[in-house]
Amino acid sequence: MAVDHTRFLEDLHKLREFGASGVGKGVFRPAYSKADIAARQWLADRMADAGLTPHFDPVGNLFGLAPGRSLLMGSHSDSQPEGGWLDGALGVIAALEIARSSDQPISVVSFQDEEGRFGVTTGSAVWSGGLPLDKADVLTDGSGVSFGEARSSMADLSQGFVDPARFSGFVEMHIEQGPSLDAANEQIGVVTDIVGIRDMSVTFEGQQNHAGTTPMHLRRDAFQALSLFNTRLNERFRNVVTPQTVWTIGRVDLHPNASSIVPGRARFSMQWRDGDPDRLSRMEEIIRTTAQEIASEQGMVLTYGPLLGLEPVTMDQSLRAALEHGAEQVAPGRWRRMPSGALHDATNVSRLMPVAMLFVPSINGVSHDFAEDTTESDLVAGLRVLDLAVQSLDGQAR
Ligand code: HGY
Ligand code: MN
Ligand code: MN
Repeated sequence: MAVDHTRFLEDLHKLREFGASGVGKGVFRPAYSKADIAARQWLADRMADAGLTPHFDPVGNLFGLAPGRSLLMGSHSDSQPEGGWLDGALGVIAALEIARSSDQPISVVSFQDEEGRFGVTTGSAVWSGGLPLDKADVLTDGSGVSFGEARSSMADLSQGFVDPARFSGFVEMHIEQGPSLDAANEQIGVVTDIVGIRDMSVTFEGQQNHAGTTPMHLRRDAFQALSLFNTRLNERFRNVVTPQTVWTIGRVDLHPNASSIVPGRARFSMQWRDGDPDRLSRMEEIIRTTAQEIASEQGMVLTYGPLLGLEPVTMDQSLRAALEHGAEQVAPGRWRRMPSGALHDATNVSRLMPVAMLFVPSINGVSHDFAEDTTESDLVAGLRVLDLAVQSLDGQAR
């Protein structure tokens, strides 16, 4: 049976209704939210309609299992707090359409908490053995809810972990989430490598006090400490980073966050990414040394949360060749090989089996924002590449 582009686009839009933000096509569907769980239950029904056996595991990863040995395809259906409609959802719905139409046995997965409400790609990290469940359970989100508490909301659905030995490989389609393909008017990216990441929270604890009466020289202001830390860190990174290296302080909790109070505590996320694990380690050293210096100079107590991370990984040659073959047929002269600067579940799954990834363009390179979008013709081109790749694997999928 041929892939059905209309059915694929309709399902993609249907999934968008779960947690629709009302701003553009954006979604608010963080891991374990009501919208996320409802979306997973809808997906489970769609998987059953496709002849797959829906299976929730203990952390809320949803599989649609084909009988016997199969190729696994999919991504995630949770979103960032201000998320786009395609990040993760595209890979899941594309996989569903391939499973419905292919002669090959295809299983589908939607991993849980890829977007890191609790950790970094938490659901696939646990399934792949990269993150022990007891360590995952004590991770907390920004409001102090633990992963263990959150996943208990799906406990009645749990059927145990799926044996990875039933899958021959994993293929994940995703939006690029960066500017390269769109800027070059290209349609397909075949991923070569995925960068590595480190992520931890840092806390400066000073002295909360009155903003009118506390002289500047007596203050132990946690925001000032954070501000100095950021400036000094940027200067020091200059000698170590490449143009591809990135680092982000994306979340800051300032306590008590009031205009007439000298802030007593600044807790913030520190995340850095690069394709070279040695560089990631050197950056960690600089972060810790700089934070310690600032803490001493500014009279802060310095503490760190757990250091989370994923190593850079390379895609499997033979699955990648199948995607390149598809790309050449669908978009001759309009595809490229490229590394991924975003993290993906494929990184974790590569511990278990061969993996490969395919990108379609993001309009203006925008993602992790309600405005994220991709043209329909590019979405369909990606689906066709997946279809041709799976056809060319013929038999190897088992
Ligand atoms: O942050 C990432 O790269 C992924 O989208 N979670
Ligand atoms: Mn994603
Ligand atoms: Mn994302």
